[in-house]
Amino acid sequence: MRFLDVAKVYAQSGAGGNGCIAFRREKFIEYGGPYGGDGGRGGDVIVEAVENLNTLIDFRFQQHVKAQSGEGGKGKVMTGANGDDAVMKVPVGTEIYEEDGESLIIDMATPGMRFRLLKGGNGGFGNYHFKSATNQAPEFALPGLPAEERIFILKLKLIADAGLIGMPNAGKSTFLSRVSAARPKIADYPFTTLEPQLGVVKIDETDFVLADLPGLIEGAHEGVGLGDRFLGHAERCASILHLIDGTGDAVAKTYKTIRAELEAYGNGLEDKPEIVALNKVDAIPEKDLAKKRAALEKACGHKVHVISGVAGTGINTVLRAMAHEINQRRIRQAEERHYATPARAPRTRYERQTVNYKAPVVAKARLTEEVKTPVAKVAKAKKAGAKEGLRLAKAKAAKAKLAEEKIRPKAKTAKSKSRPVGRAKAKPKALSRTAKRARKSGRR
Ligand SMILES: Nc1nc2c(ncn2[C@@H]2O[C@H](COP(=O)(O)OP(=O)(O)OP(=O)(O)O)[C@@H](O)[C@H]2O)c(=O)[nH]1
Ligand SMILES: [Mg+2]
Repeated sequence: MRFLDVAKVYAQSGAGGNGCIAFRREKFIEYGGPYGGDGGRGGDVIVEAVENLNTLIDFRFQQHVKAQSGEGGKGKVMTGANGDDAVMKVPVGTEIYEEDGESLIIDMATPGMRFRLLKGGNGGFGNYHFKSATNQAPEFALPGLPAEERIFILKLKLIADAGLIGMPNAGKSTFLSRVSAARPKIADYPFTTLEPQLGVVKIDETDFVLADLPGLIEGAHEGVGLGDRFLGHAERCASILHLIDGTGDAVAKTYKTIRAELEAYGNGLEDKPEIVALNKVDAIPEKDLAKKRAALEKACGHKVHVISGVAGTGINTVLRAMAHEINQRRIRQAEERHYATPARAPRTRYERQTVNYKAPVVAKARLTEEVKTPVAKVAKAKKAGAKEGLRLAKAKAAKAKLAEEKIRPKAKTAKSKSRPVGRAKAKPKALSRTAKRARKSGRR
């Protein structure tokens, strides 16, 4: 399927149905009165983010999206049927802009997200609606509200966790095909890749999506080569893997050219964590390797990985470095999500009353869990008959018990020191004023 990441759509919501003018005419019913129903509501234009799409190609063939209009009202006070909504299904990560292509309306960033772009017109009231004591036979009804009509620009920004960036022929597609199940086109001529390709990478416990982007050359921000419009797909990446062809002579210059393009593009791309890798190490003569690596490290100011997409050298180290960045971002995002959602206030009286009772009760035993675990280990070790394990676990249990006593000294000893025990040592109770007066006057 062809990849299309920008589309122009002409959308129109449904108009409201007209109100009806009708009068009741029935045998034995004199003065039947007005009897016209209201028009139905026109359909809305709704955009929905779906997961199983990754291109806007559908909107190349269907550029007009129109919702159904509402039906007119009918006699017998019958309301017209509502029009059906038109639902535009777009891939997750699509941004919807006004006709100018710059004012963002909505970013469809989460799967299943729905947003109403255009509202359908309301139906007009029928003449039954207007009957009153002073106007018992209204001969008018309202027309339905007109439809809304607008042009939208859809832009797809793929949601990948990491992006592959570099000059043409740097070996980006080879790298993607090596680390994922994706099969992009690979050839030794520039601009083999004409549109972004995605692949899912699995390393240790982390899965992430890697995007192979078309190559950049000097002046890409001015439209040279394929231009820099594909860099939009890297905007949402957690990290960038910058590949440099090690068989070339000026590796540092190549690095600087691409960095200049990223900076010219902007949109936060230049500040993304970047992992730099010198590719095609299998084809670099050994005597040149150290020199090239040092030159590149000097240019970028941090560590340079030495890899080969064909031979597989250093691939896992690079993937682990990328997975680290991605995991860091995922943790940050999860934290943000957690703290950004305020606790829901109880809405109903029932919720207000029950909220305290439903609070989780932490069993007392849980508080001493650390102390208990070694004991459980002792039992387990006993069962297994491992002598060494048993001795260690016993020592641990004893240590834990000691630690527990330290944390919570016995209540009895603490009490006995601070307060006298028994009646004899207790402080005499202070006398009340009446009792004092009675004692003075000699009464008991
Ligand atoms: N020796 C060697 N050749 C490589 C390596 N990686 C890629 N190549 C070769 O370099 C050429 C270009 O590889 P691609 O993967 O198509 O490069 P690309 O960066 O995707 O290029 P564009 O899509 O044109 O931007 C191919 O002939 C590959 O066989 C490598 O690690 N070692
Ligand atoms: Mg390629």
